[in-house]
Amino acid sequence: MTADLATLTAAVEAGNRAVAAELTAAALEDGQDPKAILDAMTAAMDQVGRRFQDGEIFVPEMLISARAMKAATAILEPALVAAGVTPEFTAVVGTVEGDLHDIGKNLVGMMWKGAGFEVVDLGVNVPAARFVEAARDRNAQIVGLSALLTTTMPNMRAVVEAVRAAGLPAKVVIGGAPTTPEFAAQIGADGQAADAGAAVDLARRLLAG
Ligand code: B12
Repeated sequence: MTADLATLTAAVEAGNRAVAAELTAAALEDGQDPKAILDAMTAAMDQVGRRFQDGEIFVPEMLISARAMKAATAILEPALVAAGVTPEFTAVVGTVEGDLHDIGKNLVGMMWKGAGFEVVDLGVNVPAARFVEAARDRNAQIVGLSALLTTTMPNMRAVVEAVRAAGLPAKVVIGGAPTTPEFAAQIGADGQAADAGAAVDLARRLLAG
């Protein structure tokens, strides 16, 4: 199979899991840049979001595309995660309470692993207390919160407050399509990143200083 990235975008958008996975494997075999492969998939999800917003497709279609993206990112993960790096920092990552979106959060986790962090992934719908418990137990230097819904963004504030109230030294960073650096500042978070690549830069910057 030819590893054409435009075809990969189309396969993810159409929710064609098998083709998306095959094309990802083929693109890796061809020696294509894992970041470019990831960008092709993200472009598909952007398009899916637009079509959902415009009422052209509904939740089931969105879910089918998400599954295709998950299958493809599972194949991409080993390439994104650089081999043989000893974890220097520990990061806790999760999607906040009430929110079930996890593709972006998973990508951030993968990229942080790739940057050499040990990553503790708490999954989705994570209450504030659970973030605090994990950050404390694992001596995390960084806590990453994801939210994709405007209705669950306020739950990020609860986590920031709980982490601070527990006296933990961890930096708290946020992300997810509706978040902004201004919102991060408002809720007392240490930063916000717009994509998984920027999440690596942000974490490195905060942990260096
Ligand atoms: C796939 C999807 C779903 C899937 C999720 C499957 C899954 N396992 O994740 C399903 C079908 C389950 C779903 C459900 C719903 N969804 Co939805 N969904 C999407 C969609 C199309 C794509 C999201 C995605 O995966 N994007 C791709 C990833 C790679 O991007 P990302 O998540 O933004 O992550 C990147 C950055 O934001 C950042 N980032 C993310 N997290 C973090 C964390 C940290 C720490 C950092 C630093 C960075 C960071 O880095 C990531 C990688 O680059 C979006 C539209 C969109 N374009 O965002 C709608 C969207 C988010 N959904 C929406 C809605 C309304 C819903 C539902 C309420 C629909 C319904 N009526 O039931 C439910 C809510 C369920 C719930 N309680 O969470 C709306 C939200 C509107 C709003 N303003 O609140 C959107 C925007 C669609 C739209 N345009 O209307 N959804």
